[in-house]
Amino acid sequence: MNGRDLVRSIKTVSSAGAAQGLRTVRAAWRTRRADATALPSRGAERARVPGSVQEVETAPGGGIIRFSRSELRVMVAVNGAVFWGWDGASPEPSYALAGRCPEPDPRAFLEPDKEGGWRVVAERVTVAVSRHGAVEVRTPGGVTLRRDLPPRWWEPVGGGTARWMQRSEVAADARFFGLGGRGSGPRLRDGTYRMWNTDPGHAFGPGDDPLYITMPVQLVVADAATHLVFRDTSWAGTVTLREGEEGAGSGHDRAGTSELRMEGGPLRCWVVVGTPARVLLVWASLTGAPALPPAWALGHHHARWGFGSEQEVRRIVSGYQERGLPLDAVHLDIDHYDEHQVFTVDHERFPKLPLLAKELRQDGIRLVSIIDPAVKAAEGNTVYDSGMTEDVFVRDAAGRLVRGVVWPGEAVFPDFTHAPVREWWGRLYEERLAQGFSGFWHDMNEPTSFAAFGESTLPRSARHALEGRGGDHREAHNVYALCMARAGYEGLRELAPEERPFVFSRSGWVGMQRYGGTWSGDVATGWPGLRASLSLVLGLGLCGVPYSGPDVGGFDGSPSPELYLRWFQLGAYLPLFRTHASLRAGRREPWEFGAEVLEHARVALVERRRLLPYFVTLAHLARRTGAPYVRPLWWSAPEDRTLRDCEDAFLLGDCLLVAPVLDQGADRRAVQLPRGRWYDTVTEQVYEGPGQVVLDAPLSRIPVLARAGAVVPVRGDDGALELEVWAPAPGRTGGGLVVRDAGDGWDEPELERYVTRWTGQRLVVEREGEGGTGEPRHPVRVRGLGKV
Ligand code: NBV
Repeated sequence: MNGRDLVRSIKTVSSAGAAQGLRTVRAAWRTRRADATALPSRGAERARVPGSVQEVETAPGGGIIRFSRSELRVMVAVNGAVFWGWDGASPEPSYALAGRCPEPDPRAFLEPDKEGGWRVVAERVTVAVSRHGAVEVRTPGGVTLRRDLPPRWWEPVGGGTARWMQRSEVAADARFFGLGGRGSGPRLRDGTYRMWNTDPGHAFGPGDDPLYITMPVQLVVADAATHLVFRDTSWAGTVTLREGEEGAGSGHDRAGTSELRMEGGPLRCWVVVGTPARVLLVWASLTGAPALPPAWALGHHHARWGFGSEQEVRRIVSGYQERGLPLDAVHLDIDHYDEHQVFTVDHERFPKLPLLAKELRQDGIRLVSIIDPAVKAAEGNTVYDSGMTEDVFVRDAAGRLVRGVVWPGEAVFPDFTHAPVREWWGRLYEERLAQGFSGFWHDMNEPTSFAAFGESTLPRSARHALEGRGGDHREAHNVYALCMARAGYEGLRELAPEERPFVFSRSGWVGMQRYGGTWSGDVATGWPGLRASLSLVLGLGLCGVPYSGPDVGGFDGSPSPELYLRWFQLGAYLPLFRTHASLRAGRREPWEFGAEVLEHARVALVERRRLLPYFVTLAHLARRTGAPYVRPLWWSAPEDRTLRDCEDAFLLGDCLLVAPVLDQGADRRAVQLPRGRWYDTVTEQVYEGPGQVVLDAPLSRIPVLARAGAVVPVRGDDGALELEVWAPAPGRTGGGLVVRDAGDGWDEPELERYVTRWTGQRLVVEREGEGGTGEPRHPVRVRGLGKV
């Protein structure tokens, strides 16, 4: 046990009571024993490399290149994505892919390359394979974007799972992003990042790694092009990144490197090359379009662990209403359960939940329920009883139930990697719908099981169905939450087919966007936690998960009024805008921090509501194009190196640039502007990019700039949609997209395209349609004219 484990175990023991503490000791021993018996200890291993090319065989989209000790399949798909797999690995089965693997590109062909190598040439990429098995991805112009050196496997002499390692090189100027939700990004600095979804067990800051969502997905941004690389294996492993260095014209550049070490699983990879927008588009076509949240989920949510009773919920809601503060959802945490048991209600403290839900809904406020995967292992618990009948819980190698410890005490865990189990679980949401809940907040699904020592999760030897293939927790762990999200999402589609499910999940893996979003988890209250909040949202967006947001104010402790306000102001521009805190933390209601904070928080809330049509548009665009709502400043200019290194501001869609205050005491801040003209949305002051400007950031607001020419759909004073048009620079044009939505349901709304241009002194705003241009569908309000 290391020092941190000890501290964690002591904390667990003292906070959860002696009985629970004892359970965590027993559970830890059980895990240790189970793994010792069922998992092979690492004995003698044999190392292997591919060897040299022997022969090749063409195949659709590329071919198979046979080496003396392995073979490599290369396939370029119609969408331009490159797949390669060693040792016969093919794209399927995969938890990441949405549906079937894309068709091979019929025009891609395999031909000999220099020095005995081979290459697959396609329209957008060339994939060159050297005689010894190094794989290079090149632009059509011949620039090498990455070189994956020949892999190395270590195979247990007596048979069993091989671990493997592969080192890759990228351009000296490249920057790394992604790897799931990382608190220290979004630009991933030199270091080793672990691939193992982890509940850190305490409120985390930027230094805590890994966190709840890890993904072997990197977005690599370099002068030559942007590319995404995904190693499709759910096994544990590490990625060690080292940025390159340029030799200042000396010709002695040092390449950036990334070294992957995996404990098992297939050695296979997808690479997508292009602009960031194209890369994310192809990525969404591979791994699935992001689920569209209902419009209410794009409003303001208030949560807390420990509301404790219906009266308290009503008190909070009245607090918002009496002060005229917009509120769209209230979340109930595990304290509304009966003794922490999932799919139950404590009827003493929440005697009339359906009525409460109904009344809130009449006021436009939805109820969201936490859902924990662990089921109390006790006869009489109906979920346990029905799960036992259907044999849904994870078992060990000897066929015994795996028991862990979570909030309700001794608990068992559904095996979500099995379709019938997902269906069984999905049906359980009927009880939640009957209680009046509209949304679902999946927690503790790394999965977490408290342990006095060792890892706080299931034993690695625990068995899982893995869709009938069979395997153990080493392979299933990272996809456990993904499969739980699928179960919830698909269950809700059956139970409430007219509604768009709202599911967000603490843990997950590649493809989780198909079922919903996520949130920061227990981000530590403090200025570093505020910074980590933005890092997580940006990084996840680049991995294809566009909907997320932090616990505004931080999960633990009590933020200073200033910190709370700055968090609130940031949160108002993130997809999930939710105040939340722990049982023992201080208050998080906007009125608890004094009159000044309340007034400024009100401005942020009102602005969020005004921007709701823009958020709805961004949600639709995310679904149609994979583009995240929240984008790094380099999104449209990845070649701009200054922007590439800028981590403290972001683009919200195409129209807005948001520069949150992340430092204590700051009332001004430097903002790096991308090319073009920008307006301060409050003062309408004009700034010209590219370049750095210093902007006022008084406590009352964070700087938000609008791109000249932008068309932003907003909610007018009468509640109807209005187009806020920011005057293009003289002689320039602009435009924007609008998707108007019924708020819920599955109708496919039309994408309205607007263009803005000057004719002489007159600014013209037109809608572009199939038959030419026409009048805008909504009233137009032009801004920034005084400054042109
Ligand atoms: O259910 C209680 C909390 C929840 O409030 C939080 O948002 C989750 O991230 N949950 C973790 C379990 C307890 C953490 C100490």
